[in-house]
Amino acid sequence: MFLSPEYRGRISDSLCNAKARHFRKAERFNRSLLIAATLAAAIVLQVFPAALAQAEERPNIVVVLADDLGYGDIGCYGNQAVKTPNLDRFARSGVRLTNCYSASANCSPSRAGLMTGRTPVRVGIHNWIPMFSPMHVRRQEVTIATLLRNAGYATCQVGKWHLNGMFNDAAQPQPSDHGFDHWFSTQNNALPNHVNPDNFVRNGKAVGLLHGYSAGIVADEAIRWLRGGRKMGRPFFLFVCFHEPHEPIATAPQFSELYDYPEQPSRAAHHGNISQMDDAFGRLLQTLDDMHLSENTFVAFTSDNGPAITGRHPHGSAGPLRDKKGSMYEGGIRVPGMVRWPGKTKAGVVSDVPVSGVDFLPTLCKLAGAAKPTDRKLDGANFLPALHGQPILRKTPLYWQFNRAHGKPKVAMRKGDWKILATLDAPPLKPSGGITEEDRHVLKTAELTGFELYRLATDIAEAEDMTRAEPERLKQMSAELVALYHDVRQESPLWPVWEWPRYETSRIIWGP
Ligand SMILES: [Ca+2]
Repeated sequence: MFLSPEYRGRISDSLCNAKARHFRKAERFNRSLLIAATLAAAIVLQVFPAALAQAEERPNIVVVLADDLGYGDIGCYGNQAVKTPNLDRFARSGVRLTNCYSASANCSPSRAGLMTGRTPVRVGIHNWIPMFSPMHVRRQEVTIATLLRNAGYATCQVGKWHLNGMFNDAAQPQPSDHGFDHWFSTQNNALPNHVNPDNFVRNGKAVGLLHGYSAGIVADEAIRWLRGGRKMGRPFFLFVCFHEPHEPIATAPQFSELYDYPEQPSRAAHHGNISQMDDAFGRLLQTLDDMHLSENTFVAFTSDNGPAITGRHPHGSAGPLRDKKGSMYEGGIRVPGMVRWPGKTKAGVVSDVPVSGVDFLPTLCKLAGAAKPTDRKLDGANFLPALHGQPILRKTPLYWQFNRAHGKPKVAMRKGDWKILATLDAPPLKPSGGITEEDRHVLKTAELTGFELYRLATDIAEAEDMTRAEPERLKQMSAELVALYHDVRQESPLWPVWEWPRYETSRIIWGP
């Protein structure tokens, strides 16, 4: 495995060196290709100077998404144990958001919110999407990738997709139908785990068994696309969706060995799994530098939900936040969020302005000069002001709904420093990937009850419920939350009843 500079010298692995030699050979070849491509581009641009002007004006865009990476899981967010030198350096070079949220507390809904700028229940993504499920982001939804592709961007998605159940099947839209020129993706997790996965599909063709670890495989594909796979002479949008550190994890020894926990192999595997992703992220950034692309590239890094903290690897951290993945409390939805846009963002800025996954679509449209859809409700807003510490003008408050959230609250809304949560006046749904008649009924009929109110600015841990102390605020915010909930409930499509066959469960191989 070729390593980012931060990890070189820490690892003495002859296999590593052999692979590095192989990579350097490939690198020389790629450089020749790059020179040829640059010459070709120069000829094209002499003929079409307008194309150059347009390509220079608009930034390239790279969005990197981790899977189940919690608010407290990396060095620059206060973790003292997990080694993330590339992410930490990235944070120092740009803006670190301390109030960055995912669009949901769970994988598929969160990704649907990010891709469409709409709160996931509006889009009909009510749960994580198992293989073969009828649930999917429908064709009539408009994604960031479609908008950017239509605006002249070259587009690529690598890694976890998780926006349909019938993956690589014409029955449902695939990444290409949602705007990606090039895709190299898995339906959900890398299977049987992160090492030697066999479930990647490239542009509709199953790739078969791959050797290596998922983060490295995903980064390699992104790098190949950057170097020669994309349509040159256009700005690009690259969406990198790492599988790490979502279960089932597998960690290369060079990363688990960074941790001295001889009695706790699962802790070394978990922390090393995050370093494995950090290394892949570092190689991606290094490629942008090597290709002299960093100056005109907007790079954002975030996570799709809070830490999973599973029985096998209970080592994820939400830092000071309450609860974890799957919860409407902050631990489920507040995540790392960092942005670097040289010349536009200052290095080392920390912004506490709240930003959410649903804000990506309006923000990227702004960057690309693309018009936002006007025929549907968008929940997100352009987050560029937050990068300068300025407030975001929102038509719709930050809103989350996850009917299968663990714990009591299923719905939440944040306005300024205040967050209100509510539960549903319906029996809790049994944990399942399936779709039941009860699900369908609850989604269209349940009302909100059991409100909780927290002042996040002074109570980040959501420890003190202020409903009694703030009756006027509770009245005003609960009315607004109910209205928004009804609006989303009315729009949300339902799916047919479907029994989860647990196919993916049978494919998993568990490691340490
Ligand atoms: Ca996730």
